[in-house]
Amino acid sequence: MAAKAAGLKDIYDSIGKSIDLSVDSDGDGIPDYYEDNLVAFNGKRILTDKNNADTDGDGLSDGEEVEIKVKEYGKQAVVFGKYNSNPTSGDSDGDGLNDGTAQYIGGFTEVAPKDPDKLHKNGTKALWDAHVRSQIEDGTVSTYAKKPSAKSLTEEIITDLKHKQGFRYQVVKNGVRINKKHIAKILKAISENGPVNKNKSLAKFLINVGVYLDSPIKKSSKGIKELIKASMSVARSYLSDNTMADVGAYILNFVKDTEGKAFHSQVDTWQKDFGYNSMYDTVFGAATSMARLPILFQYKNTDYALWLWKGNYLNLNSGGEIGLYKDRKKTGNSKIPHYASIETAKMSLSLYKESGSTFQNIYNWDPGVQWWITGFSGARKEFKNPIASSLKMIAHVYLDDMCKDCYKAIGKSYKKNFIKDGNTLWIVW
Ligand SMILES: [Ca+2]
Ligand SMILES: [Ca+2]
Ligand SMILES: [Ca+2]
Ligand SMILES: [Ca+2]
Repeated sequence: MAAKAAGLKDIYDSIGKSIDLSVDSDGDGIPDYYEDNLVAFNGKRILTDKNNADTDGDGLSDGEEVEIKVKEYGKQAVVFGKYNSNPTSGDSDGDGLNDGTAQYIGGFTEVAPKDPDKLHKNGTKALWDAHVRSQIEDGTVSTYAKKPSAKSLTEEIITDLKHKQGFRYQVVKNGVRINKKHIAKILKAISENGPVNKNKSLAKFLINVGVYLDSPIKKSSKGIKELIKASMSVARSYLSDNTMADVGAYILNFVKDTEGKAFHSQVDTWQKDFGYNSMYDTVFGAATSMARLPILFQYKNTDYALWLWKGNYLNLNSGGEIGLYKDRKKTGNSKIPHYASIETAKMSLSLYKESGSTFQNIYNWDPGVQWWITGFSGARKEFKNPIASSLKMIAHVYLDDMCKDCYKAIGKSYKKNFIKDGNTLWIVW
């Protein structure tokens, strides 16, 4: 035993002599010796280039990716290594987000942040790759098209009705008055769903879609949810998918983007009076495939909420929404807390349809400041009747000072869906 121990001492002495930890040719903080002899805990060798401070060229030096610390205790030295990211790969966890740099299109529009969590996936590579590619190839849309006039929408409705056998209607100024028999049927459907008597004029507006198209929807209109729901469901039986999407969007004050890819809410719209869009949930939520993800947080003693929705919006089909609200209050007998809509924040939203391992872009919407950002595919055939889980959104919301508090409030199981990038929150969900 003694002989062996003495032998070991000789080996240690000889290693001590042959390892020179003071030479760091490329000055990246890792001595040359370790660049040639780095072994991870799993036994895998990490081969960095001792003459290149950034082996994988991702903007992070080898020494930032693997921190080496040598502590000397007399004649002995202990080497500590901390593996922050893979120095031989620009995307250590393979999720499509780069370790060292954000991804941009056109030189300055950031479309994918730097990976904050380099060893755990934030989304999938196929999704982020599709996101970057679709923005390079198709671009991002940032402007609204002109809202159609009541007259042009009426013409669209008339074209549909001409193809309906036996459907009687009368063309009036800016609209179509539907045959009495049909109105009776529709009113019946509405009365089964809501308080029709108090809302005769509103009901007529919704039934004779074109006639009263320019009537403003007021905050005080009771039963509006039921009216919209019932009249839309009846209208579905006599209008084409395309017209239904146009009419639904018109009522909800959604406008197409200039590329015609999707319908979007506007910054200044009547929904703002409703705050938390429970009304919208009622119109679309009941029987469709919807996913919701609320983040409730406090900032400076005020309640805030960031709500995400995605799913099947009936005649508007594949859609996604993000809303930012504050001042949580219980109102009246309502079980749903009311949130006033917040001042605007810069937001973008892209939506994808997942099929197999590929992601098809539905829209890239980057309109600037919003309090509620949305996008709906409308009648585009390939995006009809989606299942919520097959829709993926990539979005960003600039939250300024409150970003930290919002991020902190995200539940553990959803942390991977959010990326804090300074005061911007990125969402991959
Ligand atoms: Ca080095
Ligand atoms: Ca590197
Ligand atoms: Ca990554
Ligand atoms: Ca990651």
